[in-house]
Amino acid sequence: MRDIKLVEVRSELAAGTRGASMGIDALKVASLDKKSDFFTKFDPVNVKDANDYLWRGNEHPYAKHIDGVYEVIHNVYTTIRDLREKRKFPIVLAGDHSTAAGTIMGIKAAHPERKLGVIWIDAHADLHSPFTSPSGNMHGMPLAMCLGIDNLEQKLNDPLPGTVAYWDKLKNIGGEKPKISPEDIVFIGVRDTEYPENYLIEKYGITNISVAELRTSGIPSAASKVLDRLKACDQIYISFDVDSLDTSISKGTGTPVPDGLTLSEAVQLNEALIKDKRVCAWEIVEVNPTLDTENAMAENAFEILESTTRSLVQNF
Ligand code: NNH
Ligand code: MN
Ligand code: MN
Ligand code: MN
Repeated sequence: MRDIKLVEVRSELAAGTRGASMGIDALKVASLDKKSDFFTKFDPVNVKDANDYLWRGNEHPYAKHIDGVYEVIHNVYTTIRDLREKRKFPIVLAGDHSTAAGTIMGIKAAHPERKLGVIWIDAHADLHSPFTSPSGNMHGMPLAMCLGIDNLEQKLNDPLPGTVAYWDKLKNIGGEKPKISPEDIVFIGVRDTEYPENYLIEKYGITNISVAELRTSGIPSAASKVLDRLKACDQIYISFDVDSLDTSISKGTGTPVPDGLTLSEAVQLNEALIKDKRVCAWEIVEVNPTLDTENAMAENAFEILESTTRSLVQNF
């Protein structure tokens, strides 16, 4: 039996639009509308956010609010590390996607000897650093933090020394650096990247299962391919960014991208992947109800959350 622990992080600072911190509550509203008992089954752990940094101004143009983002990621890191040490299975509900770095850092710190694989279901690669980010939004950077990559070969920006100091501190959370290797990342549905990210994807040969490939091969075979690609890994973390979904059902998120997954594809995919016994944490992020109509994004995301959790519970 998996000992599931629901972790709530109302992260907001690292997204480019405001409102992702309300995503968790939108999921809860969706669960009530669907008359689901999901949220009565868990006693959630709340991770402290740093959303008051929004009112302090930002002195880091190439890594907006990196001081506050550092605090949140560090809080996620200690929470996940402690839960993994107690053999809990964290299901993380977060706002902006920068939290994924804290989740990865926590998993790694609890079991440094275990090789960690990452399944990244997202329209984006989130491989930027403050030196390459086109937006300065730190939700585009969690994988680079965990890989310990600055990508100076593709440098676009000159971040201030204070920004670089925070960035180095971020990469060093938990001591161990890097937390993951590029060959242990598999992307699914990535379709909106910038050239500094393309450079890294090519340099390291990071696999991306495109939406088209997923459709041609079918979900079961795509899922086996992903898990097989990670056969050297002892533990696996799945990160689900709702902008991996098609824009017809993902209006309530900061950066929707066309030609994404259908709801049923996302449901089947997560249900299949979470059945692998090496999976040790799952995360869903970037629901933003302020950009939505009638809470549609959260209703779809809630369906994915509930079905994935059910698949996890039924298989272990
Ligand atoms: N790559 C873009 C940036 O860094 C967009 C990132 N947005 C995301 N990532 N939602 O998942 O600004
Ligand atoms: Mn600041
Ligand atoms: Mn993302
Ligand atoms: Mn994304």
